[in-house]
Amino acid sequence: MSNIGDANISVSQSGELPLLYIHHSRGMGVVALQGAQVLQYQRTGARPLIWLSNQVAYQRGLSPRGGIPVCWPWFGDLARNPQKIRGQFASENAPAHGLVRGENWLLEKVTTDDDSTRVVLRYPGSFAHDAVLASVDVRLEVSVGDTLQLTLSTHNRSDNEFVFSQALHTYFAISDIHQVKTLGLENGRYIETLENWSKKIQNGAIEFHGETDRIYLDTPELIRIHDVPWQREIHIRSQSSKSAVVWNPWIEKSKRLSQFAPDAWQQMLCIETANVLDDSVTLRPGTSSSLSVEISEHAL
Ligand code: TA6
Repeated sequence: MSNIGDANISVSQSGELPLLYIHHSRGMGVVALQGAQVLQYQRTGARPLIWLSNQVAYQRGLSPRGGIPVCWPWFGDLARNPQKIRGQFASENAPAHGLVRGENWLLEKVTTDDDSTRVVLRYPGSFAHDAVLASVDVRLEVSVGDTLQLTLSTHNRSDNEFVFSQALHTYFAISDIHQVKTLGLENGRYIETLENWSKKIQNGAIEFHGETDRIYLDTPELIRIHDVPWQREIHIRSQSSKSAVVWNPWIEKSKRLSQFAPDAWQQMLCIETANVLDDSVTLRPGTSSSLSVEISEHAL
């Protein structure tokens, strides 16, 4: 363990991955340098808010199952992205959820005060081989305090426009998928990816009765997970995001997932803060944009 400055931050190795431990009087968090992936967060005295598989592998090049994977410069399958994004990247064997999950990001800055401790991680830009990305910087700020805050920032230093999609792919810890519901997306438009990407409208709160993998559009700032057994609501408040992915693998898909116990689907739910499809981002030369989310828990 090595401490960094006066902030209570330490780095230690888990398997093949260096992890950043952030301890603050108001909460604690763990961030894998690989992929700048938040793995754990809980407010002091409260339950964990973020789910992490009990079969997680800390292996180079493999995204630990759970936490908050960073999906960038595209979300999901590159082939399902808008043409302007597809046209920027070599499509053969393009990995799911972009290019940045498998590399160690650089710890650029640490600040702390009575409210929170904040770390800034920068992708090391081994894009040099890629003309499009050699002049694009991407950073993630993680703030640990009474709430967990993430801001994913992209800066286009090139002379050309840069088009990308992105998501903070958050796995939330829940009591039981059969007993929680997601609020805030009522009457919203969504794409049902399990029914040939058909367009639908959300009728009432989202309850879960099977594999769910939906892309909601024109989303509001606040989405809530209502968890009666654990007597809490998780609030997911976003900025600069008009799309959200709601995912639970249920029984059959769980069997095809790495690092995932057969019954783990019952204790996790992904609500992913995103800019995807029509909400993808176009950055003119020399401009920047950020995607932010604040995650907090509230007693029922
Ligand atoms: O965001 C939902 C999703 O696209 C699911 O279809 C599932 O593939 C999930 O992401 C996990 O993807 P990963 O590549 O992390 O296994």
